[in-house]
Amino acid sequence: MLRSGTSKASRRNVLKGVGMATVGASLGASLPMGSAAQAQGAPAGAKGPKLLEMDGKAKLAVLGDKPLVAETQAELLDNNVTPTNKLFIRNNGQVPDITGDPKAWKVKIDGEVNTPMEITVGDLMTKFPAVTYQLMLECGGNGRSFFSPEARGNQWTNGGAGCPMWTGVRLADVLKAAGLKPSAVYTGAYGADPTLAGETDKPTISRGVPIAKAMEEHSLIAFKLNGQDLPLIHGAPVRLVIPGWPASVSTKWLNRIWVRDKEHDGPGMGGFSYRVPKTPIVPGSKGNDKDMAILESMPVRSVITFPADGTRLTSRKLDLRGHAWAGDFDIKTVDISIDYGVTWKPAKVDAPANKYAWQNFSASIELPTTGYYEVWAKATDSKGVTQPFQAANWNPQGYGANPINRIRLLVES
Ligand SMILES: Nc1nc2c(c(=O)[nH]1)N[C@H]1C(S)=C(S)[C@@H](COP(=O)(O)O)O[C@H]1N2
Ligand SMILES: [Mo]
Repeated sequence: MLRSGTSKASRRNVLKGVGMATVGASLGASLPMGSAAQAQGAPAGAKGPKLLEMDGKAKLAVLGDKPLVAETQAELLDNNVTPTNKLFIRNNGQVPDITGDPKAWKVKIDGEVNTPMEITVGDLMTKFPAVTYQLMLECGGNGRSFFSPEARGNQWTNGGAGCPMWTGVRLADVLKAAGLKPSAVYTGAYGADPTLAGETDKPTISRGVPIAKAMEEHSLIAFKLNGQDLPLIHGAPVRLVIPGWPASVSTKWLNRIWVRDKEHDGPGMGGFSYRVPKTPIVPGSKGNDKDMAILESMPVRSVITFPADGTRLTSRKLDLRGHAWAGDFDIKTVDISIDYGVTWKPAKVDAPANKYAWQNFSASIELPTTGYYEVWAKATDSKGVTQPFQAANWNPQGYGANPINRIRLLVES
């Protein structure tokens, strides 16, 4: 049955659908139209999100405790290179207890290879050239909270993403050393994290990518984040970083790559997981798991990181900035509107530091009067695909929501 858009819940969700709110930690609460949390559809009186308390991490917004999931508030994404303390966290199970010499940690490479092997982190570091790139890590569910009706899963706004510096070896070099057989078509990666129930004999999540993606020069087995040893919470001693695709393929605590002769079928590869309908479905409906395709490249997205949503300005001159990215593709343009999408002006867009790094944008705007404004940002990728006004292509587990980004401002002088 098609739902009418006139229920109270749907009206609340119209605000949510357009991405009005970021998080309660912003100054939004001081604006007269209510808190950012309320604009997101939370009941009146609700406080902002719980903030993360963890050594080495900023006060990220906690979306879930078990497993731990925390996103980066838009204004904390302001740095050009995401600092380690501000990188979002997404666990599906528990954090493994890893002791001993990290260099002795082994990664098994088996399946469709000529020479199955177990390679230590020490050997990875000495036998293969190390490379450093600034690479996007973005959860497949980033933007999920903008779907209406609500889709299953962590209610990310735009902060299930970050773009730090990663150092590691190319996955391609390691796969070549093992020797890919002609039958090799897909990877299946495993990590050491116990399931939520504490089981260590079955994988928490095990995803993979077609061999062509694994062989790209930016697909890494990483051991450093921003020049330091990878922290445990982000996958120490080694993890995959496969940029541009849902970060669920960037396996943390990596201990095995099983090279497959068919599409990998580990937990997280079937049903509605990381898959989107081939044919658009009615929002809120059950969907058909036989008519789904794996989500590969992440969609185009922009996030205004300065000023924060809800800022009170004391001048009509606004210098704004943010980042935009588009999975496997580059950003062509970012356009800014201060009149609800009636007119748009191009922002300045910088080149990426390297392929798969986000692109900074900035704009100087003279707001015509004092008072209330919304500033909207809309990115367009190199294929000409742009962000929709509302989250589109609803799917049961809520992937790919990338509506135009919006902040609210009050100009007071
Ligand atoms: N072993 C393992 N790897 C994993 C996960 C996990 O639960 N276990 N979560 C994945 C998901 S869904 C995401 S979004 C990213 C998050 O990486 P981060 O916590 O370092 O930000 O790790 C991916 N790699
Ligand atoms: Mo994720």
